[in-house]
Amino acid sequence: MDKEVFDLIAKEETRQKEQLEMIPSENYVSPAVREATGSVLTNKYAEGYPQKRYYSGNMVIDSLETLAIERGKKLFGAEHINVQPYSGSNPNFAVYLAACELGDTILAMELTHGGHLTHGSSVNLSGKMFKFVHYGVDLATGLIDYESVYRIAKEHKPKLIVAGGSAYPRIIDFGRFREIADEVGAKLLVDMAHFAGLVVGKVYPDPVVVADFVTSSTHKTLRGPRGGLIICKSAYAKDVDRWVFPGLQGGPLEHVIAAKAVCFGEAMHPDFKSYAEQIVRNAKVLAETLSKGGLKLSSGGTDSHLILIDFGRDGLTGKEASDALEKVGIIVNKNTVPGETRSPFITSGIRLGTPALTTRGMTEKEMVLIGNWIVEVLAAHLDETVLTKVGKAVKELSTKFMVP
Ligand code: DSN
Repeated sequence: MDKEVFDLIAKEETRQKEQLEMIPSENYVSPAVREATGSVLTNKYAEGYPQKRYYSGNMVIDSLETLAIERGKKLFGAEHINVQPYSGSNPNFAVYLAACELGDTILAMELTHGGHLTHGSSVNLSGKMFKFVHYGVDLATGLIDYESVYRIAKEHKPKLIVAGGSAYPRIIDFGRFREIADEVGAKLLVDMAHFAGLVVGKVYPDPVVVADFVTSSTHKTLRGPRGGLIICKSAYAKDVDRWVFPGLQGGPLEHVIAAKAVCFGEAMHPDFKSYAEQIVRNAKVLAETLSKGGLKLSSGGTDSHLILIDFGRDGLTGKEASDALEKVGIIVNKNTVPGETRSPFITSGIRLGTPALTTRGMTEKEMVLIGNWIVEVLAAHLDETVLTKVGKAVKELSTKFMVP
């Protein structure tokens, strides 16, 4: 009925089929997740929680949200889960408000070292509401410097410590974070947005057992609808729930909550474990191929789904690199790197990953091909002959693999 919008959606569908989606926070959801998201549930208001709603007519909605909650608890081994957050950002605010008073000190990873905007960046509301202090990685190794985390925690005595982020390729030692939090009397939040699917697939350590709070988005490696969730120990359940609603949000997106229930159901299937294992295998092969091609990877490689290429302060900019790759149909994002000297619009690195390509069925063989194309394009990013040749190869490969 709306040809303008329909045509644009069709164009985007074609783009997603013809290009190689390598932004590590993106994925392809199943038709079932999409159907739930586009269902009649979008018509209903349901402020409150199951059996405690402010509006009538929520009998079915209550059953759906309860189903999502029960599946989520089972999937993550959670004492309590809130499935209402609209995105991956609001859960962090709900936890900060449940665990701290305004102005309290919170310790989190520095954004340019792999943290997240909502972990106290000065341009984000989190950085204005609380006194954030930051830890980072050791610039020589690219690995989290746990000794310095401990030193900063002892000095600043934060109320809350945040582990996790959006550009750290390695496994995080949640046990060490727990020890540090206990030693300084802080609570521990793990933001597992990036690696939630890897946790479920048991290829990344499980933060739920050690952390007081775990937040996540649902659309990254977890491969669900665009949204968020909060897991916490029962003791914090009431505070978390009241900060999600009425504290931060209005009516929950019940169509998205239904899609989260579908996603949790899919993630319980044995296939999901194979998918998670393949994501990591693919990322390791891709990282090796890029390294062999002479590119410097932050921390030297990856243990997860993501890779951060660091071109250095005098090298190619992240913008030049991501623009050249986009021209050939390889979609990555420019990203700041530890010790960054350029602006976030230019940057000295690119971030890429394997979840979406793994969902399409690509394996190690394709990662070697793609890794070599990336090396070739980055070495000749202004050479139209190279860009045309690689662009053709990308399209040929991409259209061979199904998009769900
Ligand atoms: N925008 C997300 C990412 O790409 O990692 C983080 O919120």
